[in-house]
Formats: sequence, structure tokens, C-alpha cells
Amino acid sequence: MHTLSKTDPEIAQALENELVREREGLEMIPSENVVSRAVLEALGSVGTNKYSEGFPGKRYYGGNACIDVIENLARERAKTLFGVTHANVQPYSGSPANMAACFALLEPGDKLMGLNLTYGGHLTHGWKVNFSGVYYQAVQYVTSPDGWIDYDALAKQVLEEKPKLLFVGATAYPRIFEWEKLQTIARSVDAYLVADIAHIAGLVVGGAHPSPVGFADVITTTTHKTLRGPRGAMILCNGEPSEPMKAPPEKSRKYLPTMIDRAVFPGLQGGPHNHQTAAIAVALKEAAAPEFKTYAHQIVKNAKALAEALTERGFNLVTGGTDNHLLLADLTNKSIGGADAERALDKAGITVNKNTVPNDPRKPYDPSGIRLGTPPLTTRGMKEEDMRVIAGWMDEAIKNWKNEEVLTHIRHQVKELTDRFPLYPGLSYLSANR
Ligand code: DSN
Repeated sequence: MHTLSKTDPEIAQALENELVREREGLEMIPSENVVSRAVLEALGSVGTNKYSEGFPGKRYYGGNACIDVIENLARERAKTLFGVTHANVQPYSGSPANMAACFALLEPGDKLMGLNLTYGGHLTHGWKVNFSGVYYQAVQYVTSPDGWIDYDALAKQVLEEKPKLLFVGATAYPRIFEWEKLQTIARSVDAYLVADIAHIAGLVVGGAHPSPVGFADVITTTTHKTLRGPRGAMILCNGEPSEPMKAPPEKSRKYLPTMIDRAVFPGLQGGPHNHQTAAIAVALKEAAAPEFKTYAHQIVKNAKALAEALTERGFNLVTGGTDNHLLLADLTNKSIGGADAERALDKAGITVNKNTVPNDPRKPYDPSGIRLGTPPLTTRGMKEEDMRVIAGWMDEAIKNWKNEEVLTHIRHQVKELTDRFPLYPGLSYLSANR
């Protein structure tokens, strides 16, 4: 059988270029990470060949004995790691997982509430053009102008709006979620509390962020951010054991496992991606190892060091800093928009993304801020002293955003740093034996 480089040299070359880009650059998008060789191997496996609609022990296709072992391992590991009684590991990714949560808990037209996307929320939490804003009556809440969630204002709005579902979770919120307060707020109107911990799942299992277990009714998460697995997602909850593909006797908290499973399949999805499930299982095993706790805490230490160094250099951080893996810098005082900053940093070998800030006067495609995170750099082994050096380069790049020479010089320095933290040594998509 031909290897990739023989069969499709164009794709092999593009993947090689991506590998080199990841190796030689500083990947600072907070929703990204670097998976282990074991996760990559499971992802590129024969699991992709198999159809297995249904759940372990109850499939619509024969030949699923091995796939059942894989999915059961993933489910059991997820349950143990997070401390819940039920895990569905089949959602293709985070958006489908949130769609499944809505499909399970709501009827079309029911009211849901979520944090507005431009204040750090997610598309699937009720944004007007997303399914969640089209098929449901979506009400959005916002942070206070300084970027913090205002729990009193949220409690008041929830009492007024009486949603059936309250989404809590974010893509650009640098602080801790107070789950107990959020549970009280949701319960004040008997709303389901759905915690979308996609960004912070790795911090939660590593003990670097409080867990929503015991407070949220349903927890959705992607598996590829701080959790450091393949692209994919999971839905976690407690309740009576699931009876897959059966209608629950009633829709209530007691039957959440059956409601969730039935929403994922046959409600929304067809065959699970078994190669992805295998890779999720591997990532969950890695996340249960003691080193994972060290990694999770180091992510936060690195983010705090980066925040401090940037603040010293006159950067305005939304909420004034961070308690988690990400920072949101408002560049208004730097006389540069988020889009130009993203481009300049890219030329300097530093990958970030432009992002809106609370009350942003600019448009989402060219907002006032940039979003930064430390998970991939932490996985590569970088520490606080590296963050301080990186903050200096970011400052220099932003001050000199029109000066190609300066940006190229920083890029060379970035390469010298990343050479000290090798990524996938020996891997190449161009060689016959990889
Ligand atoms: N796209 C993800 C992020 O970057 O935060 C959210 O889905």
C-alpha cells in the first residue's frame, strides 16, 4: 500500500507545511492544543472504517465487538475522571453537543439564555443566526463593561425572563465560573443549567478550575482544547441509567442520561466517529495521569505570568488579568485594531486571534481586541520565564506592526525559542516511513 506522500504528494506537502508551522511558531489561540503521538495514532486508525449506529451492546450494524470495547473505555474513563454517572462520547464536536443538549432538554420555541457571543459567549448559546437563536426563543446576557459576569444582574434577568435552559460557558472569559451561584440562579426559575466547559475541561480535571459537577444538570465539552484530545465532544450528566434509543418515561432531571443519548442518536447524528472515540479514550487516560494536574496548573501559571508581563508593558486586559488559560487584550490604547494585530503577530510567528471585547465599538471582523492562551505552549514545556520573553516580542511586534524587518527579526527569535521545545520529533509527512 502506498503511503500518503506517494498517493497524494500535494496533501502530504500541505500537512508537512502545517507541521513545520506548528513546530516553528508560537500557537497562542486558547482553544487549541498539541495532542500526543498516541492520540494522533488512535485518530489515524481503522476505527474510521466502521459503522456503529447505536450504543455499546445495542447497535444497528454487526461487527461492533471491538468498537464496543473502545466506546465503553471512553465512557468509563470520562465518568471516572469527571465524577458523573453518565457520559455520551459520540457528539462530533462542541456545536453538535450543544445542539443535542438543547434537543434533549427543550421543545422548539422554548426559551434559552446564554452569554452573548461578542461578550465572550458561544454561537450555540443563542446567537441570532445560529440554530440556538433560530429554533428557540433566545435571550442573551452580557458581562459588565469591565468584562466580569455580574451574578446579581444575571439573577435578575433570569427571574424576569424565566428561561427553560441557562447556558453558562465561554470562549473568551478569563475568570472562574461560580457554579454554586449559577445553580441557585437557574433553580430560581427551575431552568436546566447547562455548563459548557469546552475551554476549561482540562483545567477542571486537573484541579485548576472548580468543577460544575453537582451544580450543572448537563455538562457539554469539546475534547480538543485544554483537555488535549482529538477534535470531538462529550455530554456528561447524572441520573437513572440510560435506556438507549428509548423514549424516557418523562422529560425530567431523573432521566437525563436517556434524554441525552436519544438526542445524540437517533435525534441528531448517525454513525459515531470511532477513530475519534478511540482517540478521546486515549486522551482521557492521559488526563487521569498525575502529570496532567501539573500541566493544568502550569497553564494557569503561564497565563498569569503573560498577563503580568503584558500589563507592565501597558496592555489593557479585560477584567485586569486572568484566572484561567486565556487573556483578552483590548488594544484601543495601542492604536491598532485586532485584525492588524493578528496579522502582524502572525508575521512574527505568534498565532493569536482577533476578538471582540465587552461593549466593543468596532465590528466582529475587525474588533478591538486579541485573544491569547497558553495551553499549546504549556504542553510544549514552556514556563513563566518564556511567557515574559514572549510578552516582550508581542509588544515589539504591535509597536512595529508596519515594519516587516522587525517582524521578521522577531520571527527568527521565535524559531530559536521553539527549537528548544521540539514538536513531534521524527514526524514527517514526506518520508515513506512515518
Ligand atoms: N472556536 C472555538 C474557540 O475558538 O473558542 C469555540 O467553538
